[in-house]
Amino acid sequence: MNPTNLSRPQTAFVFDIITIFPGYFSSALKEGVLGKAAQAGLVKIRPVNLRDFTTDRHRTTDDRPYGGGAGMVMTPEPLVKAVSALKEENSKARVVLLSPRGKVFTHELAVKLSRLHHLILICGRYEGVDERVVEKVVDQEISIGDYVLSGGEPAALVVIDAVSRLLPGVLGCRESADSDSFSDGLLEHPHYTRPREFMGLSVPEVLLSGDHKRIAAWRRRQSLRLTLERRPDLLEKVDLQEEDRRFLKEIKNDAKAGRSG
Ligand code: JDK
Repeated sequence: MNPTNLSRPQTAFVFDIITIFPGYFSSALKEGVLGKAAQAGLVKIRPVNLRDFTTDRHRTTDDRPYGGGAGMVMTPEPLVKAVSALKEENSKARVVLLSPRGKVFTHELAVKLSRLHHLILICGRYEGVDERVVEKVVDQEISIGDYVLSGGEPAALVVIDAVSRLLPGVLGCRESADSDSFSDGLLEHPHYTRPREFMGLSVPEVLLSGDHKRIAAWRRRQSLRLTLERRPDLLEKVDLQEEDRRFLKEIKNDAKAGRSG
């Protein structure tokens, strides 16, 4: 029934999400691998309504920027109160602000975060949060990439998803995290399933051969070819076998000679 029962940790990884849109997370976190992990008690994902930490009649969370300019800024008081309340449960929780100016989120950063036990994710809106929040309570600022979102919530979901699937027991044994793209630094080979022929396209013959050595070699070469074509930057960081280098040289020579495939 549960193949990972024996290695199940006693305490769940906790993600607290400070947001003015707690409802944003409800459907996403019920579905798929993350929903199952939550149900199994491996992760606890808790949206926290920032407005619960306001004290004024209108439950205000934003105000106009000092110095003028367009847009509003998240007011510091409710944010700091929310963090303090959550830190009372675990003073060691890591406080992360999602922000376009943060450190860019990568697989490597996901692995580092997955070694912790408790993240408090602050989701801003408008133009972002008052800088004093960053100075007083934020441990780390994270960006999920060089594009501008309208708030931190989708970025928080991305971080929660990527970190959760690295936790023991979250993925089934069949889909273990270390055979993922990026864990070996290359893009993945193409995948095929039934039917054997679809809209005039056949599954590559080698995948039907049952010859596991040939299949592994084909997949490796497809990975190398795709990575060279689409993400040559990744090849600089990855450590390649002699065989891999030989194959890449071959492709590059073929390209020079104007040969395809
Ligand atoms: C948190 C509010 C929206 C919009 C100003 C920034 C350069 C000036 C904030 N990876 C990633 N992308 N976007 C976010 C993110 C956006 C957020 C918040 C995270 C809170 N917003 C927003 C515009 C600006 N603008 C880019 C030009 C700042 C995370």
